[in-house]
Amino acid sequence: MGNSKSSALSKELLEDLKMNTKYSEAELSAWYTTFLKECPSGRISKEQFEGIYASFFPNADPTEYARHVFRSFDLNADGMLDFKEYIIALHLTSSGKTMHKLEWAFALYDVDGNGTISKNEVQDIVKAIFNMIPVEDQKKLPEDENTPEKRADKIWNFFQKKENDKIAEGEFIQGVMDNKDVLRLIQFDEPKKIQDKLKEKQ
Ligand SMILES: [Ca+2]
Repeated sequence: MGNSKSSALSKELLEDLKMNTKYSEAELSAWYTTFLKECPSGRISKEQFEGIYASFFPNADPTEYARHVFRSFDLNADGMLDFKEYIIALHLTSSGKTMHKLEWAFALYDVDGNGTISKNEVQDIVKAIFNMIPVEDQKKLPEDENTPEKRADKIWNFFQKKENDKIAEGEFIQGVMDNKDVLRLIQFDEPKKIQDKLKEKQ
């Protein structure tokens, strides 16, 4: 990554990010400066990332969810988020395009990264989402989705899958795009609030 003391983005990385995201050169340079201020090492560890989540959810247990989100952002799976991964994550999760968000959601649900989603994987993510919801709020959920098991079943049944079937990416994205109810069931909206807070800090 060139001179580690330099606070300028390398030309190569800049071109790469400009091509693959919606951000301009000016935006990317400004974010890079802020990123280095917050993370002088230029990388965010899994523990730091979990810490950020923990500070925003004092009444819940976001550790598991944060772990899944981190995995979905850590494209080269080295246990650290670098600036490129951070920007791509921002690009995907804050995109106005539902398509981008759903590509990310698929990566989140595909826990083992094998290109399909199993029922176990749906259950894992839904459980992690439930841990993020304070117990008081869980009580207000509709009867047929007020436990992780019920909510996972509801998602699975929507896709008309048998127990050991798998959901492919195209099928997942199309299904969720066509049905607002399933879109609501698969996601947890709070991460957007985290991003808003992070942006306020900038
Ligand atoms: Ca999988």
